[in-house]
Amino acid sequence: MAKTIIVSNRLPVRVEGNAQDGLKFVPSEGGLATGLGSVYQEGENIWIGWTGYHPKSIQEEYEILDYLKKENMRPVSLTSEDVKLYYEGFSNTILWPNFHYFPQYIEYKDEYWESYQEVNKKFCSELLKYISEEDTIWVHDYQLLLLPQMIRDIFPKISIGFFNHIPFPSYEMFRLLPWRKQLLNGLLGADLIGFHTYDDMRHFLSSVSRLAARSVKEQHVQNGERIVLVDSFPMGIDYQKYATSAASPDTIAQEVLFRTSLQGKRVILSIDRLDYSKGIPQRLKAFELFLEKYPEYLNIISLVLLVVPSRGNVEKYQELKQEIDLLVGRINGRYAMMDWTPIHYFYRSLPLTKLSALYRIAEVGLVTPMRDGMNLVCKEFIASKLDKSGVLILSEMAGSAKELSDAILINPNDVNQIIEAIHQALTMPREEQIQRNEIMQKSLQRYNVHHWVKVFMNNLKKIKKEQKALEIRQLDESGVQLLLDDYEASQQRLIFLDYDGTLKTFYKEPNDAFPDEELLVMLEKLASDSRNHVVIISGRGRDPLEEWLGHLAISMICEHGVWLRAKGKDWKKLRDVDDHWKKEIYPVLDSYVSRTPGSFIETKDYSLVWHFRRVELGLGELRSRELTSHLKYMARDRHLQVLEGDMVVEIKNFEVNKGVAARKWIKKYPADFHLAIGDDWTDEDTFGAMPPDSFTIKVGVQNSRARFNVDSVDDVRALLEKIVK
Ligand code: GDG
Repeated sequence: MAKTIIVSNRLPVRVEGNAQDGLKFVPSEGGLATGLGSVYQEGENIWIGWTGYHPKSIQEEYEILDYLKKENMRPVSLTSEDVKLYYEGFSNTILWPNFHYFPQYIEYKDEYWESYQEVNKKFCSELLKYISEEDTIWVHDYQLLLLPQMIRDIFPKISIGFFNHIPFPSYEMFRLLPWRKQLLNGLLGADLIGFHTYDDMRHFLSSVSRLAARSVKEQHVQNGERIVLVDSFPMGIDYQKYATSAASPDTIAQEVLFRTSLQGKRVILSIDRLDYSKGIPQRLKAFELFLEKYPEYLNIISLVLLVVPSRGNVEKYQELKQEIDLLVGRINGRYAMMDWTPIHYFYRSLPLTKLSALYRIAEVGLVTPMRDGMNLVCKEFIASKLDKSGVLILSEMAGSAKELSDAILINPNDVNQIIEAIHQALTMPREEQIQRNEIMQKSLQRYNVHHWVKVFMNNLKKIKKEQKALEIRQLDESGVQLLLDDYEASQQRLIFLDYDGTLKTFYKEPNDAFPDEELLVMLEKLASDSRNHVVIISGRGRDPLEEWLGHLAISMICEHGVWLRAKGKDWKKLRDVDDHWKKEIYPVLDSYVSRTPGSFIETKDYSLVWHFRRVELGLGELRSRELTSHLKYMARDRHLQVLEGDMVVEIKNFEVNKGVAARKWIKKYPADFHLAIGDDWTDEDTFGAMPPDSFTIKVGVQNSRARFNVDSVDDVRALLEKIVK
């Protein structure tokens, strides 16, 4: 039976052990574990990952395995060396700082990279013990970026989803990594790649198109025969869990204890894992300056600072811990009174009851990361506010700021803004607090972690369906055989071939478009069969095609059908076409050339083309969108059509198109076999003009009117080779 396998660096359980008490299994309370509980605890489904513990004996190993089996989990065993190089090294000293925009903290080391590859392979080998082609695999986070392609190499058709829990940096940051291409290629093994925010997704797509040489259309990446969907799925929390915990008698009893100790002081709450991305020192400095600027809050307000130990073996984290210790000491030393501690500092993890009690007590949640993929603490704070009071101050740099726009949003680098935000929060009227929190609670209730899992899984199913639909149309061996049989059995054949992108690959320099020897020989062979009538049907102007192919016994249709040349005859115009508009449109295109270095205008007899294939990536696309909307407006009352092609914008008379020309040809030259091959959307008109039962083939894995799809020019050439044999 098909099953779902979750894979992440850590399992949702922590194993602890000491000689006296033996092993202890501590289930994770994290949002991911809860959200995915409904997945991995079902039937045959499993979760694969590391336990965080190195077993000391075979007995321990068995004990762990036994426990995990009962919980639908399977361990990946990592050595201390793996943890040092793959986890603390590559994951947390290279990827983490890069993805969080701290390039100065990166230590580029080849041994880290070596280990990262090895450990990703280890995860893959562990998976292979359980996996089959009909399963669904959901890989989590930046420690396993190479895993999707490793699985794909063995199971080409399997469903693979990937979710990145941390930000994806802009191309400018990502490209610093020496292994950037391998990382992207690894990820593109997935069918669905998810991020928390639209910006992360946009950054990823920009890196893919610039660094991985894949074509990107909106949210789809063309990866060989497979399309990969990229989307944003902002992760939610288990809302009910936090709301219920906040209402529980244990939590309320704990709250009473805390309040007694605090002696009526008001509370600002700060909770994070120890991490430089969370902006803890900056927050402490802002709190100190707040007390300096608003001394009326001395002896009134306390900051409860909960820092959960994390990555203690990484140097930067040890330095950060020292910095926080010093800052807390300094501020408390400066301001503390016998009956007031400005900062209550806890460097440990607290049980959920205490956490919920803190969420309840706090009037202000101060969440000011320098960068955060999402940040769940701020969502939990809001969910725990059963009476809807309390104010959230939230950094714009957290993914959650996109959803929680009713919080007081701040830039964590602007210390004055944080100071004023604290003041605003402490003086905010209760009605306003309720109004803001009500909106946020509604949204968090709806977009909870279960919703997140459901939407991600549905999208994975959707993209697999789309892939299947395209696969069915893929010209496979039986399709080729059908074509060859019909070809053999026919007496008169009409063969329409587009040129650029169909017979010749996309080119950067104009000279690259010349037909190569192999192509010329093939066209010659094709044309030499007296039953074949070969027609090159192209958007190009007459001159280049005449020069390159004029010596062959073929027909040509140029400029999308303005000019026709039946084999052995002279060029003819399809009809008289007006070209006065060119004088008006040319200056418009020229103004875009002036603003866009690398672009140029091609003048054909009855159309104008603005080329941007040599323009800086991104700028060309931006200008082409601008130009297209500019031209569409002008085209309306001039009966012109604006075509967006591959790195070109073309403007031509509306009544001229490949379909009209193809229809004329079909009528004039009756045949019992029709073949049309093309790659862009101007070829859709040709496909539409073909009689039923024709063989129409679209180059590229996209939807089309054509009956079949092939991937590339190489496939077209291979097909034509078979035909002429
Ligand atoms: C990564 C991304 C993204 C904290 N202290 C205690 C405790 N916690 C729990 C919180 C919260 C979780 O830890 C922290 O989650 P965050 O989302 O805030 O941050 P990261 O750990 O950095 O998580 C982040 C997340 O992945 C999910 O995709 O949002 O951006 O960096 O749930 O409640 N829990 C308990 N005691 C504590 O003392 N029980």
